[in-house]
Amino acid sequence: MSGPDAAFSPAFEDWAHRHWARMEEVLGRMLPAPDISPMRLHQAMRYAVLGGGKRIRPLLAFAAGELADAHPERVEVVACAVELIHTYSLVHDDLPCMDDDVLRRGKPTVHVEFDEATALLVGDGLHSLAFQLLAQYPLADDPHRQLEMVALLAVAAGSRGMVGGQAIDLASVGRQLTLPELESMHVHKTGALIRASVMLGALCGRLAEADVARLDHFAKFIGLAFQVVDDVLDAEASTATLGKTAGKDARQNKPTYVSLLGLNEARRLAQEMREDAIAALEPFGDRARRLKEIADFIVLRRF
Ligand code: GRG
Repeated sequence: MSGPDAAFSPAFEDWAHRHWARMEEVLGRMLPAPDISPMRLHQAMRYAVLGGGKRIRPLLAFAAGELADAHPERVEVVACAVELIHTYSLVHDDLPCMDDDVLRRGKPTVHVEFDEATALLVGDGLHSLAFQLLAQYPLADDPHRQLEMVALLAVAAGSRGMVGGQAIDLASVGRQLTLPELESMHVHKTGALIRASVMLGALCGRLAEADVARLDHFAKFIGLAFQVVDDVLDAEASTATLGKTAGKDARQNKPTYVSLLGLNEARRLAQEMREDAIAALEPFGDRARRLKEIADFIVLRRF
């Protein structure tokens, strides 16, 4: 897995590497073993999840959890759950009936490596496993809080969150969207799960309501910045660097921040969103340093 650019502090690099390694170990343990029946399905689930991806959502959950003094073992569970939901969305998004892509995280997509039916089931299996983990492990002292966390992820992943955003996306191909329409699509499609990652990490610990609202504000803006940068990278980075097919948005005539604003203005917008996100963390001082560093990672990344 690639590390952050040299521009990041050694302390952040070290933190990120420790958490990437930890995620790989925990995900490997939480996923069904490859020799458990049905073996081909479990092998495909492990193929989809392990050994790739930037793990931005888990990093956000860990950073928010640290801010809220949460038990790391609890945050670990929500970090896995959001990564499993995210990976399921990638596997389904790559299917021929959706984005029809052959490369993901630097390797053949699940339906190419296995087959379409298996890829569909991989997504279904990962989705169920995410909720199984949230129900199975203790996440909060108050059981009502735990139920609230399960519902939070369900809403973020569902038709009023990520899946709804995907529906809007599919309906908008070839159409000219306004900036507010594009923003609304991404608030749902990618923003909802990014927000859930921050919220779930924080809810594993203790924070005043006003502080939770501050984190939510941070998460909303960093989710949007993530998408603007994703659009910029799709336009200017190579397939080899991204580990997924570059330049697809323009070829598919998809509305993006770059198609609407141009590259320079899109880059400027990502910076502005990063600043809005970081401003929301001001009252936390140094306790929010990891979240700030992840905000920089999201905006400055090259992959
Ligand atoms: C439910 C089918 C379905 C889709 C939901 C999130 C989503 C909608 C589809 C994913 C497709 C996609 C390319 C979205 C654009 C932004 C995005 C989520 C990019 C991939 O996320 P990264 O960069 O990926 O965090 P890694 O591989 O690093 O985890």
